[in-house]
Amino acid sequence: MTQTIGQPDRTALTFDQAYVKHWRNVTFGGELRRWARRWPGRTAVVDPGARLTFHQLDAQADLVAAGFARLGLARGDRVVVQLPNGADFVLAWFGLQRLGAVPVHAMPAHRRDEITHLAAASGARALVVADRQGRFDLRAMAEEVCADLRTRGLTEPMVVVVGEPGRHIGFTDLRAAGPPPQPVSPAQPVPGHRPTLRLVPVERADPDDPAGPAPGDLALLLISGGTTGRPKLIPRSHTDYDLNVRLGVRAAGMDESTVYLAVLPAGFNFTLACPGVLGALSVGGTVVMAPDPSPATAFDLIEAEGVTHTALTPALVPHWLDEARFRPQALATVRVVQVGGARLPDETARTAGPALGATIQQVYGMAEGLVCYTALDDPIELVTTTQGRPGCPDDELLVVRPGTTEPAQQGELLVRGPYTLRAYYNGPQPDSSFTADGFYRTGDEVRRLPGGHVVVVGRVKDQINRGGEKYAAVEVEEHLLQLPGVGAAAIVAVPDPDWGDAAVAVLVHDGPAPTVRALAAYLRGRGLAAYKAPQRVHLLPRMPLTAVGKVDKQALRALLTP
Ligand code: OOB
Repeated sequence: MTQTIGQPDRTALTFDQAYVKHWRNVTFGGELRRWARRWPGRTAVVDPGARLTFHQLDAQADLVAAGFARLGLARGDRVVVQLPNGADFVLAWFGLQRLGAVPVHAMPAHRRDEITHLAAASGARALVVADRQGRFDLRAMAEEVCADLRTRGLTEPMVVVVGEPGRHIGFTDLRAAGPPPQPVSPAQPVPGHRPTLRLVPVERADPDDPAGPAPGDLALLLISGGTTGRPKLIPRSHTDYDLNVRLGVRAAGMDESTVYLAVLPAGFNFTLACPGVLGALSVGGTVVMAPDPSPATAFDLIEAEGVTHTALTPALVPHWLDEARFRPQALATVRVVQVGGARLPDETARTAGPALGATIQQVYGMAEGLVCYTALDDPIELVTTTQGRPGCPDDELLVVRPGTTEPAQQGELLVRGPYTLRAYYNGPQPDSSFTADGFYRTGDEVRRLPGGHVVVVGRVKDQINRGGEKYAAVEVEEHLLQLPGVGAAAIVAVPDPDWGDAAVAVLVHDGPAPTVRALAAYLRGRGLAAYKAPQRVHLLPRMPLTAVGKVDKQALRALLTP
C-alpha cells in the first residue's frame, strides 16, 4: 500500500494492474445461476409472505427479467427501484441484473423531489415502486414524478407497480410475468455510459451468463449522501461490487450456516453488500427480510428463522437493547451485529455486545466504495473505540489537511482502491470530490491508529447525518429560501444523543419564526423525505458570514451548542 500522492510511476494503468488480482470475471446474473446450481434446495430468501429456494429465486428472476423485457426494457437501461424489504426486492434486483439493466437505488423514505431527481440524473426508463407504503400512495407519487419530468422535457419513465397497479402498466405479481426472453445480443457497450472504473482485464463475459452484461459493465447506481447539493449517482460495476461483497463476507465471517436479517433498507449499500443480502446468498446462506425496522418485528424473525447476522445503525441500537432486556432468549442464535452508517458512541459499543449476547462489528463504509470493519476477534478496546480497518489490502488511505493533499495526523480521509469510484456518474470533469491522482475525498475527519484502525472523529463536509440518513445542508437551505419572509437560511448539524445529528434551521426572517411543525409540513409539501425536516428553528437578525462572504457555519455551530 503506497502512502504517497503523485508518484510518477503510479499511473492509472498501474493502479488497475495492482487491482486485477482482486477482481473476478463475474456478473450478478451469472452468480445467481451458480448459487442455484450449488444449493438448489436451500432457502435463499424469506419474508412474511414468501419463502424462496435458490432454484426458485433463479427461475423467478428469469421470469421477472422476461416481464421487464416485454415492457421494452433492455440492457443498459436505468431503472429507479423503490421497494420495501421483501422477496420482491431481491427478485426485481436480480431480474434487472439478468437483463443487464441498471437498478438505481432509491430509499423507502424518498419522496417526489428525490425520486424525480434520481430519475432525471440517471435518465431512467422505468420506475419500480410498491403500490403503497402504509397510508402513502406511491403510485400517486410516481405520477407526480412523471408529470414533473414531462414538464421539464426529460425522459418520462414507465411506472411498474409491484402490487395493485391502479391504472399503470404494472405487474400485480412480479413472478407471474411470463416465459424467459430470447437471449439478448452479446456484449455491446452500454449507450451513454462512460466507464469510470477501468476494468480492462475483465471484459470477457461471465461464462454462466454468456449473453449477459460484461463484468466491467455498470451493475447498479447508488446515491451519495450529498455535500454540495443533490445526491450524486455512484457507478458500481459487477466486478467492483462483487469484490465489495466478498470482502464483507470475510470480515463478517459468513458461511453456509448464515441467516442474515435485513433490518435497514435493502437498497442501502450496507444492507445489500457489506456483506448483507448479497453476501449471505453468495455463501449459500439465507436472507430474512424484515418488513419494518422495529425491534419487535426483528426479534420475532430472529427467533423464528434462527438469524445469525444483522446490521443496524447506531440510532437503532438503544431500541434493540431495550427489547433485549425483555426477550434475551430471542437472540440466542445471533452471532454478529454490525453497526454502521453513523458514529457509534463508544459507550454504546461497550455495552451492546454483552447485552445482545453477540459480537459487535463496527462498519464504516460509503456508497462510493471503501468499507472498513473491526475484526470479529479484535480486542474489545478496538471494537468499542474504532471504526475498523479497510476491507482490502489495496485500499489506499491518506489523512490530509482538509481540502489539501498535505498529510496530517488527524484530518480528512482520502481513499483510492479496487472498489472505490473514480468519478460520479455523469459527474463534472474535473470534480473537486477527487484529487488529481484519483483519490476520493470522503469529507470525513479521521485519525488512524498504528495498527491501521480508523477512528472517525467528525466531518468536514456540510452534511447532516440523521441516524445514518444523510443529506446536504444546502439541499434543504434552497427550499427554505423559497419561504415567504426568509432572507437567509442555514441548516446546521448539532450533536443529538440518539440520532448523532440534529438539524437546526437558522433563519433570518421577517415576522414570527415558523414552527418546526410548519417547516416539516412545508418541506413535505415540496416533496422532500421526512428525515430532511429540521429538529429546531433558530431566528437571527443577520447571518454571520466568513471573510469570503459565505455563511459561517462554525460560528453558528458554536452559537447553537453552548
Ligand atoms: C454508509 O454509506 P453512505 O454512503 O450512506 O454514507 C457514508 C458516510 C461516510 O462518509 C461517513 O460520513 C458516514 O456515512 N459513516 C460513518 C460510519 N459509517 C458511515 N461515520 C462514522 N462511523 C461509521 N461507522 O453509511 C455505509 C456504507 C456501507 C457500510 C456501512 C455504512
